[in-house]
Amino acid sequence: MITAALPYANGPLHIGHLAGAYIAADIYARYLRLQGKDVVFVCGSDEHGAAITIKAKKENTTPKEIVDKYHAIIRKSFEDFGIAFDIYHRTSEQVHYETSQEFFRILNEKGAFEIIESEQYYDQTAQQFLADRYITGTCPKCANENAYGDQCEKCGSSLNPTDLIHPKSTISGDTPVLKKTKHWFLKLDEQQEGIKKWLEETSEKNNWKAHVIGQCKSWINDGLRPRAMTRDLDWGIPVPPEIEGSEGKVLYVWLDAPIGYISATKQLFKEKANNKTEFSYNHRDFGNVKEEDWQKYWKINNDDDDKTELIHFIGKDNIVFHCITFPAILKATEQYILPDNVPANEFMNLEGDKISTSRNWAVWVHGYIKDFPEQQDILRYVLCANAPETKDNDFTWKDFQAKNNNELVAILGNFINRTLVLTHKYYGGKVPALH
Ligand code: B3M
Ligand code: ZN
Repeated sequence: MITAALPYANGPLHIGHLAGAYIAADIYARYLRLQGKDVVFVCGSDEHGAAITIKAKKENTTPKEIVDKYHAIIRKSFEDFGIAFDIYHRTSEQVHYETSQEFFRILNEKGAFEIIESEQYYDQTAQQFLADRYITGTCPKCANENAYGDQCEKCGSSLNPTDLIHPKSTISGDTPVLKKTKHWFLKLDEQQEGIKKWLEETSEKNNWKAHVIGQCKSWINDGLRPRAMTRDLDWGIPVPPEIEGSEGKVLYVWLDAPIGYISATKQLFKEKANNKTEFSYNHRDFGNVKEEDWQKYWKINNDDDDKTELIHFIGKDNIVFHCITFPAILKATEQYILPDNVPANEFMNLEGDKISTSRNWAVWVHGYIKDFPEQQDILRYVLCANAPETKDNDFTWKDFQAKNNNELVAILGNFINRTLVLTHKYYGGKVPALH
């Protein structure tokens, strides 16, 4: 079971995405398929959270318009680039709403949550609670006047909204007030020992990358704290309505997004069982399958011969969610398997600068394909040869040119050319049998 991070549907796909997760995942999936292994490779668009609503506000439109627009662009980029997912799904689909709400119910029944009341910033004019990113103010560390409620981009400090001096709502411009609100918190503190043990054993057994397990250990050593799994927002998956106090609350995007891997797998088997391909592709023959066969890839199965291995390909900014929060959620259900490996990559920079969608500093995949039609493999090769596996790397056009001219054309091209010429000259164009 191979998953690749679900990109936020708030902008097009760029080379940083490809280098961070998708090329590595694609190579691994293709490699296992060639070995005849039973591989399922899923991905889809992440369509919830403040990343989407902020973009909608910026483009003066609705979140729905935003996700529809970028889901289509991203899907097409993956397809044109040749990433061989079995399915490219999206988190606005019905099956995903049902699956996520079902998880919430199970976690609630198993006692994995506690309800905590806290004070959060509220915009009285807009009459809504403010996500961290909707609050700006002066950074208490470096006095930058445009720091966000979760982070100061100037000095890099991570912040809480209440740390900001002179907080301001970016929606109305007002000074927000503190107002009480209740949320469902995942009791990560109670899972500290279990997660720690699982991480130690699994990372050792499967030889996890040093920077991945390093980050995990530092989270564990700091001590896990309860983490809010709901938000006061009008964009997201509603907390199941029969649960008391659910009104106006939606699931935190980092609760629903990884569940998207499971709903994508469900959708895949639904389509294969019914010979349809709405979201799925035909990279392999699934044979005669039933809708419920998705469970084989996700549910705990004690039959040793038939065990699934779960591998998450992600970028390094998503490590905590895939190595701590999501495993804690899966574990709490007592029904699902946990990841065997999370081979996160580091970042690919562009010409010495951090790639950024909001600053428009990126090589867009759809733009590349337009400028270099049918030359996907050159970019694939360059991003692969220069993959940021153990440290951040830099993409430059000079290096792209050099790798193309010196390696692909001069070395590989020359090798193939000589082989063909000699085969024609001495063997009539047929590769001779080995002696
Ligand atoms: N959408 C974050 C990102 O694009 C997030 C990944 C979700 S994976 C379940 O970096
Ligand atoms: Zn600062």
